[in-house]
Amino acid sequence: MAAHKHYTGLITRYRDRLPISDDTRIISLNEGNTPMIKLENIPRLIGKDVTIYVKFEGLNPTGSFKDRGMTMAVTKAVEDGSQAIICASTGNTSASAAAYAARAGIKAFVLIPEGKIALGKLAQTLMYDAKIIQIQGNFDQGMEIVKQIVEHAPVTIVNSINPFRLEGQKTASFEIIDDLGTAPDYHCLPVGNAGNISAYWKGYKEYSISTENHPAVTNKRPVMCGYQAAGAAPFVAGHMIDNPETVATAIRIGRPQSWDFAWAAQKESGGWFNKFSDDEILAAQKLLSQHEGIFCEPASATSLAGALHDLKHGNIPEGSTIVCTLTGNGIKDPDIAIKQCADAKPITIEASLDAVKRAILDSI
Ligand code: AN7
Repeated sequence: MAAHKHYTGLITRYRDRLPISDDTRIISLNEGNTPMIKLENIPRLIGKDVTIYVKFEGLNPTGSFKDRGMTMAVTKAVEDGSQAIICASTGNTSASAAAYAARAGIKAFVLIPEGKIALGKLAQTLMYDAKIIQIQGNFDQGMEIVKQIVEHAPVTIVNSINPFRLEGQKTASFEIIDDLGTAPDYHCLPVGNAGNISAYWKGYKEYSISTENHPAVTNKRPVMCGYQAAGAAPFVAGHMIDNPETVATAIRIGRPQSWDFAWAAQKESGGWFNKFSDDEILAAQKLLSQHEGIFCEPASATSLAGALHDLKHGNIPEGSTIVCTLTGNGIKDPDIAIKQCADAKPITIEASLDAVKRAILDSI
């Protein structure tokens, strides 16, 4: 019988481009290998001749792109003998850290801003059995504490200042090039702590270099477009900010840790940063759900909001191929989704054929 081959995660797939040795125990949940979905209706609706793919990272094991970095960070922490990991988080990092710690059989501590993380992320993190520490402050304050705590407690930081996080996350660029056969013209991303845009740029650069087992496919690199929420846009301001605010709680960050890396990505790629209001972000989230059947969380929709804006204003020309990363799954934030659809409330009727028939005929 032929050997049954199944996908076992991004470390196995891209081992020759990651700092992993043959006897490393790999902590994986089969993350990565996420779909590139070509938008079929939105380009027509906006009247533009353009090819837009979304890379749906919400289909990772814990529902966000964080799993790419976490498989690497936790694998290396365990290799190093660590018994506990810690992160500050706006929600997705905490869910991912908690899951990979459970998988590895070690402890996870997560610092989250009280009352400011989406319900699904809280539920996941509880189920994966992390020790949740809510702070009366925001992500940036939590991050400062986490950076200091490692001097005082035997814990490994798994925020994206841990270089193995970016190593794992860079594989998303590898997958895109493997799928398209080349890099896109433009790559659009939401930017919070700026780890992801830095990792993608690293991946695009590295994939244009051959390894022993893996010849370079292309030399092409995309223009990197980093989009922020208007109330949390330090890259647009040009300086760190205090008291960031946005409905997209995942990117409610004022003091990005990968500040220099992200500026390098922008400059080297000839890209730019821009910011969008909460209303524009939510409109993009709704548009994508309504017209493509793809449900991402609010922060993720910032990438599409930006791409549509830059197409409209001619910053991205027609004829381009664009990839928008959808960083997280819409199911993570049910409160915002239900609020957005307040005028499309379910109707309640009696349980009879006649009543259901009337309800259908009334709305056709
Ligand atoms: C859905 O979980 O920072 O620019 O602590 O969850 O790499 O920070 C989340 C970030 C975009 C921004 N989209 O990515 C955390 C956290 C979603 C996110 C970002 C986040 P970075």
